[in-house]
Amino acid sequence: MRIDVATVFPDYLAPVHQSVVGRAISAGIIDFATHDPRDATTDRHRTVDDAPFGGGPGMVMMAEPWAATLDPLVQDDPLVVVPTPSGRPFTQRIAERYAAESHLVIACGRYEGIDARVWEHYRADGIRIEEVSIGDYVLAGGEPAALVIIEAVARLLPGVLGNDESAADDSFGADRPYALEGPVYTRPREWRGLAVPEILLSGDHARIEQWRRDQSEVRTRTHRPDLAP
Ligand code: JEE
Repeated sequence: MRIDVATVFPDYLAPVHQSVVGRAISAGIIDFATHDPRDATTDRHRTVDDAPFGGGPGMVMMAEPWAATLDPLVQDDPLVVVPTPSGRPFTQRIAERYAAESHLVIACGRYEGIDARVWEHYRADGIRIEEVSIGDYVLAGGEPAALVIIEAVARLLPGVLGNDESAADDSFGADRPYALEGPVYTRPREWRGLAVPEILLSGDHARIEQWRRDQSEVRTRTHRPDLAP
């Protein structure tokens, strides 16, 4: 999969070279590159922003530096993902759909966002554009959202996770997709006077499975009643 990120802060994406995503890039499973709209400017100050039409606070990113950056990236019909606080919620389902694409372009705005005509223009050209939000809080730009989206997608790609960290375990069985997991434990069996739940040491895999299901249900009802059955 090819992943291009357009951003005026390319260094913000440096963490992609760590851990799971970093290994996927090194292994050639992900072909990653950044593109800075400032490099597409022609004025002495490399201007990418201007005041909003209609007034109001802050600045808006100008259409032309974005189009000059994106034009060469959209030649092969990629899916263009635009993180924005007004996007559709980004979910595991959407990550799964993105993982089936061969080319993602992620366009990260700053300031108050990007001139909306950029997306109007590419949609009119038949380019697929999706505006997504990673959660109900306000960031200063799309870059942290791009990191989130890239990691969620990368770990679903064949060959990225080892057997010990398989993504198939993410849901608690096909009947309970996306239920929350209960608590997990490792050695030592006793730590600072606290024991691991006895059932997990019993070797009774049927009862362990049932206990985990119960814990999952409690956790889901408590933390995410919206996901509970
Ligand atoms: C992309 C610029 C900053 C801050 C106006 C008015 C919006 C833009 N879950 C998420 N939160 N934030 C983002 C995100 C933020 C971005 C950009 C993504 C580009 N910014 C920005 C404020 C505003 N506010 C009041 O309602 C909230 C606009 C994001 C994602 N994905």
